[in-house]
Amino acid sequence: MTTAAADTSVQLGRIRVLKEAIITNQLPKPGPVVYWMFRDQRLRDNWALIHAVDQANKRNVPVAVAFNLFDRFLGAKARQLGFMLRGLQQLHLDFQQTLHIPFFLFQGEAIDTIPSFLEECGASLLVTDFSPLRQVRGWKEEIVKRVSDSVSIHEVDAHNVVPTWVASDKLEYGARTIRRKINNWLPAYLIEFPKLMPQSRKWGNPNQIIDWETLIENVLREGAEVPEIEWCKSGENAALETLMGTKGFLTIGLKNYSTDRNNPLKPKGLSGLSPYLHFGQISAQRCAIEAHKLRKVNPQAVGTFLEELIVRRELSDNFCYYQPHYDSLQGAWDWAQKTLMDHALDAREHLYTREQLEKAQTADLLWNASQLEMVHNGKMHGFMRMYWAKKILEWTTSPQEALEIAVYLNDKYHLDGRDPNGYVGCMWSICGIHDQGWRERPVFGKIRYMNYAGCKRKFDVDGYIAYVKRLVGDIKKRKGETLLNSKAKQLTSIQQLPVKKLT
Ligand code: FAD
Ligand code: FO1
Repeated sequence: MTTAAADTSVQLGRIRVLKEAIITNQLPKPGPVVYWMFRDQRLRDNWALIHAVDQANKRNVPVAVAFNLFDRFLGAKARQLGFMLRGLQQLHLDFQQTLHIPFFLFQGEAIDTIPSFLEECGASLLVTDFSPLRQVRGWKEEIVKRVSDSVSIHEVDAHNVVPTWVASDKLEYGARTIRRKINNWLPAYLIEFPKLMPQSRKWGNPNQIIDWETLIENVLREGAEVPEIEWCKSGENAALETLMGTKGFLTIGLKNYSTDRNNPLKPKGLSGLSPYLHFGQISAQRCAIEAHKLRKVNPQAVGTFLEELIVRRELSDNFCYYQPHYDSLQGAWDWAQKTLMDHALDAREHLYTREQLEKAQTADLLWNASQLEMVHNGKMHGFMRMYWAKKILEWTTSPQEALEIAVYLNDKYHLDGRDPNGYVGCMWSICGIHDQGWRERPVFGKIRYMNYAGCKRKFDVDGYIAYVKRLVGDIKKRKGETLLNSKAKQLTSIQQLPVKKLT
């Protein structure tokens, strides 16, 4: 860390200088600070925002937030884009009303829009948040090349409790190897957030007016193939409510988390936080701080929850950050690649195409139910995700095909898809990453196996199938009613049109 980024209430280990401005004597007074927000879409508990405001105050310049809406973001559909934009719409209002920080939205490619905005406002510093995904890293590298010499760029890990590059400097074998490293850093990083400082200078240029309604309407129309879901309200307030509201996870679900989290019949046994964490509408650090406060009352449940929320989640970022092939067979360890290849030609009891799997047309009613839960409800239970992905390995022609199909379906239908956790979940299930070798068997080789009988021993399989059937039935019924209502509204408005007399 160089001195240029100092004078901030953010731990220096959380910040990386991607580019240092070249200071010359001819330069006029410094320009504003721009925070390019992408993964951490929130106002509260946001280290990147805190750093941007600190830096603006240090330079006595204003700060603005910029968001880039990509034309195509890894195949996202109405379900994910609608959720994200509704959250951003509230965020825009909050930025304007409570912090008086302008919020700019650009559409297109970030490698064009962000440098041109920096140029236009004469920025001196760009602050960005962090994602280990290759696309985002590629854009940042390009932006570093494109911006002028007078602009510095700081990257802040606002997503992880322990910044990815601090937790470990290499690809970890599994939870066992990263846990100790993360735990050693927790006293330094699992701390309360400082208060966001008031800005010393306000943005003088005009703010942007954003037509959110039209934007959302267009996005919903274009991505209509995978419609929005109703059960998960978007935004920071809804996220906090899900964590700690009167019916929130810490209030109700936490005490039985250690046992209920493996029962797909109890979706409320999980926190339901993954969509909010994925879009950064809540900080994992806030979730951890609040859960930690309850450790004396529920020590085991809090321990299990923090293991998932911190160790497992941050292990996923470690994998995607240090393994360039995080979503392909090449990213598996040698033993796993070998065993999968040894069994690639084994006879399969069933072979299904991607279309058959997508339509839940298999002979396994349990698998079909989990697929339908994901397609219609946008969130498959965590336990079923493992079974679901492992069965795809069993029923397709090769491990690579299985992985491609699993990632495709996961990202298309899950509200929390396109996340390091998703790539790692699929790689764990199909390629054994972060796992050990097991007794060798057909198709799976030494990759851990799961089957229907095992599920039957763990939970009420028929109950889960019936639960999903009801759930999907209710969703379809409500959709049908909404469609009828909107048609009826259209009819009424047509009937109310003034009738022009024929002359
Ligand atoms: P909770 O049990 O309440 O967990 C709280 C948080 O801890 C989660 O939101 C998540 O951030 C983290 N967490 C929990 N389990 C894991 C795990 N196994 N690995 C890493 N972090 C974890 N998670 C996603 O966020 N997006 C995905 O696209 C995704 N796809 C998956 C695909 C497969 C095949 C598998 C096996 C797992 C996948 N997971 C994914 C991980 C996990 O299943 C979900 O994070 C979890 O079910 C989300 O529900 P929750 O927030 O209610 O979970
Ligand atoms: N982030 C953006 O900055 N712009 C987008 O247009 C955008 C779309 C998007 C769609 C689906 C989705 O799951 C995430 C999306 N994100 C977007 C968020 C973010 O960039 C990602 O969550 C991270 O890259 C994940 O590490």
